[in-house]
Amino acid sequence: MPLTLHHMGFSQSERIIWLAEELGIDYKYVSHKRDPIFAPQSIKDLHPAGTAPVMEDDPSPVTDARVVLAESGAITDYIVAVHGNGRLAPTPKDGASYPNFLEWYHFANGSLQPTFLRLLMARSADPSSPFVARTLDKAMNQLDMLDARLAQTGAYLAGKELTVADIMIFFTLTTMRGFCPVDFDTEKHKHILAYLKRVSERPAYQKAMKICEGDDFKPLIGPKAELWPLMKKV
Ligand SMILES: N[C@@H](CCC(=O)N[C@@H](CS)C(=O)NCC(=O)O)C(=O)O
Repeated sequence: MPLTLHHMGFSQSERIIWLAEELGIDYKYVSHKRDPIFAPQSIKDLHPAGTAPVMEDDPSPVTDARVVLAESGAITDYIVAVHGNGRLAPTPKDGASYPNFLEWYHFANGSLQPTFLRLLMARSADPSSPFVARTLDKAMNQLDMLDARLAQTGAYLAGKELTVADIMIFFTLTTMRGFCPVDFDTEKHKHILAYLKRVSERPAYQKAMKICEGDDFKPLIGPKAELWPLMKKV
C-alpha cells in the first residue's frame, strides 16, 4: 500500500481521510496528537511546513520515488488525479458545473477558511477590537453567499453531485467552528444547515470521522458552535 495519510486530531486532515473513503482507495492511516494544540514533532519531521495534512506516496506512480505533500488542495488534486481516476473533480466536459466547481473549490480554502482563521486570531488578541466585528461581517457575507449557492443547487456546491469542493469546505463549516465559534442563523443560513445534515449523513464522511476522532465524535453540524474541550485548556 504506497499511500500513507497523516491525520492530526481535530484538523484539516480530516478532509483527506474523507476523500480517500469517498473514492474507496486503499491507504495506510497514521494518527498524530496535537501538542498541546499545535503540530507535534512527528508532523514536523514529515515536511518543513509542519502542518496537517501530510500525504506520502512511496513509490509514487508519477515519479517512481517518494512524494510527500503537505497542503490540503495539493494533496486533494494529487489523490484525485493519481489514485482517483479524476473522480469528484468536474472538468470542462461537465459544462456548467465546471466553473461553479472551480469557484467554490478555491473559495473554501482561499477565502472562507482564512476568514475563520483571522477571526480566531483577532478574538485571541483582543475580543473587543473593531477588527473582530469587521472580520465577523466578512464571515457573514461569505456565509450568505454560500447559503444562496446551496439554495440554488439544493444539494452540493457544484451541483447535484458531491465534489472535492464540498470535501474542502466542510472542515471550515464544522470542526473549525470548535476553534472559532460562529453561530449559524436558523433562518438566514437554513440551506447551510440542511447541507451540513445532508453531507454528514454520507457513509464515507461518517466512517472518516470515526477513524479520525473516534466512535463518540459528534460533528458540529447544528446552528450553535462551542469550543472543543482541547481549546478550553489553552
Ligand atoms: N493551508 C494548509 C494549512 C494547514 C494547517 O494550518 N493545518 C493546521 C491544522 S488545521 C495545523 O497543522 N496546525 C498546527 C500548527 O500549525 O502547529 C492546508 O490547507 O493544508
